[in-house]
Amino acid sequence: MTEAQEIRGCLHWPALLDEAAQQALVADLRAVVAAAPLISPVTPGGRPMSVRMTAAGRLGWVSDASGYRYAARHPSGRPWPPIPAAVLTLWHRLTGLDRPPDCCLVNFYGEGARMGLHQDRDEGDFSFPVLSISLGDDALFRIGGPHRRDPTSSLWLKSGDALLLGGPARLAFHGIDRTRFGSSRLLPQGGRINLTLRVVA
Ligand code: MD6
Ligand code: FE
Repeated sequence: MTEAQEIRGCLHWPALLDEAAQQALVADLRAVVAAAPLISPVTPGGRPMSVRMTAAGRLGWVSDASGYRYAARHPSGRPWPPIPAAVLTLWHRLTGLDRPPDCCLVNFYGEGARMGLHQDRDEGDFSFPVLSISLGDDALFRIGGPHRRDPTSSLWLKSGDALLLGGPARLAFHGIDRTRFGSSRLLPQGGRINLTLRVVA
């Protein structure tokens, strides 16, 4: 396994997944998206998000006019598809936990998509970490501290990278300032996929 680097209390594994493992994950995710099509969410305030989303697992994270929450079903009414086995293997390996995640959120960044600075705090137990896996285009990730005004650091997340937010960094503010659309050839049409795995509790 490549060595993890620490940044503001997070662990970053650059190039954890080789090209073949990335391609295999993309194939798994095509099946997830076929069962649970990408959604263009709106914030509770009614603003459209530029990132498109879906999920796998027992629960999916959804955002609409009634708020942010975890839901047992895709808006189509169907349950979310199972989390791909290779993704679960990465979760157990990098977190060291026996417990599986409840949710694998799938974020898709097309040209110009970004994600504002936020905390992941819709889960019931912040003692469990959040694991993120990046595929496709490079993305400029910004991470600060538990208060929005805390100083931040930036790093480029590349295809095959993993990032673990746990311990004191679990509630750090973070976001994606921009991506370099078309920087990766993993997805033939360009774009970036980010998976975040969480225990919802
Ligand atoms: C992204 N990531 O990389 C957005 N959340 O597209 C997140 O929002 C995130 O990378 C929790 C833990 C790790 C993350
Ligand atoms: Fe997040």
